[in-house]
Amino acid sequence: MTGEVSSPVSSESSDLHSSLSSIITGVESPPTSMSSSQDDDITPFPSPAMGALKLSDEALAELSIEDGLDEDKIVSEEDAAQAQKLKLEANTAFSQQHYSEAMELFTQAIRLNPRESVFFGNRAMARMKMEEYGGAVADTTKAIELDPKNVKAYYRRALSRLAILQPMLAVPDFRHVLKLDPANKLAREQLEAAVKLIRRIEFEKAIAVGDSESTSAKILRMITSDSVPMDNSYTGPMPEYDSATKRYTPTKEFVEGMIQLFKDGGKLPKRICWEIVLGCKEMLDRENSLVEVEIGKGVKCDIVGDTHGVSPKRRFAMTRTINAVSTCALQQFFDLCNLLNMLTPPSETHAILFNGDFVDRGSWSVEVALTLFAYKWLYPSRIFLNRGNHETSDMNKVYGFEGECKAKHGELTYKLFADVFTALPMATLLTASQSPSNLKSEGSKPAILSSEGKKRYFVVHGGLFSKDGVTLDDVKNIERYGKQPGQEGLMCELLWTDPQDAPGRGPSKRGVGVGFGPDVTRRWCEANSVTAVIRSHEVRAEGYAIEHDGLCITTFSCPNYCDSTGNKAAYVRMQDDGQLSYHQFDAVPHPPIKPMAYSGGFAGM
Ligand SMILES: [Mn+2]
Repeated sequence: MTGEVSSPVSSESSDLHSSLSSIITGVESPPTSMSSSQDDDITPFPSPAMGALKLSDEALAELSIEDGLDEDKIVSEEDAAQAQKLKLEANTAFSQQHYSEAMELFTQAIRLNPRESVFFGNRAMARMKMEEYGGAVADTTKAIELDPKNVKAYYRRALSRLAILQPMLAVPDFRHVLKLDPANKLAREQLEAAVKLIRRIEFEKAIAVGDSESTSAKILRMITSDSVPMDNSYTGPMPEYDSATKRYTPTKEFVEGMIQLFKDGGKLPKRICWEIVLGCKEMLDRENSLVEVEIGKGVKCDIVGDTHGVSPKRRFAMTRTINAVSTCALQQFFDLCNLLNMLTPPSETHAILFNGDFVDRGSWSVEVALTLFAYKWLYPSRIFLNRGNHETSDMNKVYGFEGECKAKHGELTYKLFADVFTALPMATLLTASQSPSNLKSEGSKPAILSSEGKKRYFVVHGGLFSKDGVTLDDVKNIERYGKQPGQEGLMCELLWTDPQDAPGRGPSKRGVGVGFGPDVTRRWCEANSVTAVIRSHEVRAEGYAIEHDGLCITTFSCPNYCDSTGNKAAYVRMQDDGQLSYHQFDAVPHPPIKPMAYSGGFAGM
């Protein structure tokens, strides 16, 4: 025994994990009572999961009002016929996975005939594919208003609410589906799973009270008191052991050997995992919630966006067979390895900033997280890690990391990760050490410079704030330890917001508090002497996008994120004078590999 004091996991809670994951990742089967003449559904709906926290009723109301929509329009027969034609075209686009095209066509159909419930219900489905769960809730709400018997609309609204972690609101919708369609087995199962999830969240809240010692402190105490023996059967790569301190230190050989071990389907002993996570934490403890880094002369820094990401199609396969799990989910880790190879390893002249969302959405999140944490442990002043909205307990509970981590290394290891996720900084300010060779910005106006005349970039996973006036010091002073981002406030906004094209602020399409417009970004950059905001969190077709007149740059590093888009991935490279360049890449094939042997735990991930 390794001294782990895991609480017994009841079969109910593991069932719950698998059934809930299957809700989030699963196939939507149409309610049984749908007649085929009313059929508007095209393909099964794999609901990818990434979400939001809260959408107020006012925000919802605002979302449902759209430009150019005249709800009192007199619909001529000709309009109605044309709208039907557009709907068919939209359905075809949807079935070919051209979701934004489908959405546009449904929108055109809605403008011609704003009183057809099915058009809103179908547009909601396209929105869900694009992770616009907030918009999907608004559309299904409208569909229900137009046709209170639209079973699919209730069903989709429930799934959207689950995807944005609102099981409480999903329950009445599932109940409604069952009222209209009592034989719907899937809706019944999902209702039960949602109810169980709510109970489990309440239970965990209740037992969390009074837990004064953090898991990292507890594990450190166990290690230093010799109660965590090494697994003697393990013969793989090891960090260096110091018998005086009874602790390990990382070496380059160890980290590289570990990556090869993972590629070969091997597994680290728990003790070594713990050393990596604790080692990383010790490095993070030296950093503020806003990490300030000067890019020294001759140094370049690569900014890498979301690294998690397994396509929904691959996720389908996961629920079918173990073999499919390993070959499909492995993509995630191979994409990371490919990326690391491309970037060239960190060195005295090369820094890398990983901008959050390391975990979830795959079965190799543990390996991805251990790799990045080991690098941080090894090269604390060359590797930087920002927290993403997936480095949070509520997301990990629903989107796979908690289950995966417990299956591979036990409950306590998961708790350690969850604890150390709260040590991750919220943002990083990268400042050029050299004066700019080029005074241009990425947009039309001259670059905004620091008071010393240098270019500098605010790198954060989500984006800017729901109000003006937030300073860099406000970010730096965030007390992050032990904290989850919650549903509002700076932490939540840094991890969750998205830019929008329209000026000002608006409800986010994904269902989070806000979208921030180009004027918001300009005011903030000027007030804080920041050259641009570099953020991730959203897929972009080219892997990166320069928006808000060059002041808001998105970089997303999961190639082919949802088979839907076939997007490229990219990272941004910053030179010592603040010059940026953009580097795109595609998904790589990976070799076939023997599945890792687990005693269950994968079926539902
Ligand atoms: Mn994200």
